[in-house]
Amino acid sequence: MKISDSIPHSWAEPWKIKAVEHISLISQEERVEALTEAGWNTFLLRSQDVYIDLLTDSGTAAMSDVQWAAMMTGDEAYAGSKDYYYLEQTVQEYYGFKHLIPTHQGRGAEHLLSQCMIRPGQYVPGNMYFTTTKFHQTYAGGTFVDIITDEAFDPQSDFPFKGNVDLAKLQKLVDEHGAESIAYVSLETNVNMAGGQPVSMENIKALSEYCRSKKIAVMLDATRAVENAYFIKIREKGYEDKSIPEILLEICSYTDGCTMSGKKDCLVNIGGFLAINDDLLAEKARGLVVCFEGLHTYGGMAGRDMNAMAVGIQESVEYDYIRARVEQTRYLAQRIVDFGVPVVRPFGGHAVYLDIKQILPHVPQDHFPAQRFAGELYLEGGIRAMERGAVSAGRDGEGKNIFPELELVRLTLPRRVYTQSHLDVVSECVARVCARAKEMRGLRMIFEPQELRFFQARFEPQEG
Ligand code: PM9
Repeated sequence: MKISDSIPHSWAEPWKIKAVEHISLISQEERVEALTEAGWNTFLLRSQDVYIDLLTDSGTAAMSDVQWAAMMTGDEAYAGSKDYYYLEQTVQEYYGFKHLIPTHQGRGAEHLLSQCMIRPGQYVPGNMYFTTTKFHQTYAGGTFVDIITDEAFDPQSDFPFKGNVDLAKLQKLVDEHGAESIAYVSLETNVNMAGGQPVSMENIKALSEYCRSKKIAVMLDATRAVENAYFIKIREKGYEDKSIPEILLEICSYTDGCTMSGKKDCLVNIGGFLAINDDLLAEKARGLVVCFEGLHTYGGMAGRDMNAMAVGIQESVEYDYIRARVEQTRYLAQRIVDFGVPVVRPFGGHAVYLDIKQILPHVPQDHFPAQRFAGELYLEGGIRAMERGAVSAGRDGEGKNIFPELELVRLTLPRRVYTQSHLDVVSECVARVCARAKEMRGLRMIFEPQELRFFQARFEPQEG
């Protein structure tokens, strides 16, 4: 063997830094004070008190110079902005849907879709709940039914497509209640609450064939569909040589429309859309968007935001970008695993999910172990993460706490924001918190908002 054969071929982020934003770590005493003031809820921390912010990948991306240039050329006309037409054309080209209804962010689109398509009493089957999505389905009078594959509930299963729909679960629901009782199937790509886990093309295709045979619409949550497309390319036979845009278009072709939180894949800080093929549905949604969001040619976004989003969509499907994005997540996950910390497997697309049931087995779920761990991570090193367990799951229709199978802390990677050194610091912090896990106790909820409680709930340590 030649020495040169043993030299690795590393690759690096396909961008360099042009503007920087200062961050600093406040003292341990200040962090204790900040977390106490925030009621042990990382959503209630001030970002100035956070050192490395892995709360979310939503609206936290660094825009490119081309996107910033697009901001400067935004057309701020109230009606018929050129940027609306540019975004419409871009969505048609990359996602393949005919009609575009812009919204201020993803939940705006979820609201429109739920109000247009759900009749009270109908079921909305989906591959695992997402907080805001389920809220809007319930608010419209629907009942969410989880039809995700069982593998999704096992954090240690290495099944490559844990986002898949279990068609037998869907069939059972349809057989029991009839196709007319199903509002639509809500299909999420790269399922967030399961750990950023993809759906296979084979599964999407089979779902589509079944639903079309029953005249049930499939509505995509395309928030992280590009990340899903990358996983299909690297994991699914027959897709190795297809481009990301080809795979993305194929995913969408099996569905009838999508909601989009543009704050994720589309690489912008605000914005979203509903995109659909059906003319009548589009007319209905346009009727509602003017009541809740804004005129149908801006729907809550400024012209410059639509322009930057169109550029962001084009950048998001570049292979070098999406590879760096997902592989950065893998880097962090591997570093954490190397310290012996259990995480959800296989590693997800946008975040690393710590398996808190294994890390804090002695803390009962009604003492909110993941919420506690997220707080401890902040105390340890100013790292902000998000609870994705019993607090996020909320309560059922009878008001009882839902205790989900997965009790997780999510370390979410903003796009194009942090370097490998930041991730090294994060992994070491996680390991240090885990080293004192045995002494850790849970939390008591002392304030609980009625809806989406994880955003604003407040807690106190069990030990007082
Ligand atoms: N996701 C996230 O951090 C933003 C805050 S909610 C905890 O993961 C999916 C799959 C999402 C999502 C937001 C939305 C809503 C819909 N679907 O936040 O309204 O992950 O733009 O999108 C968040 P908006």
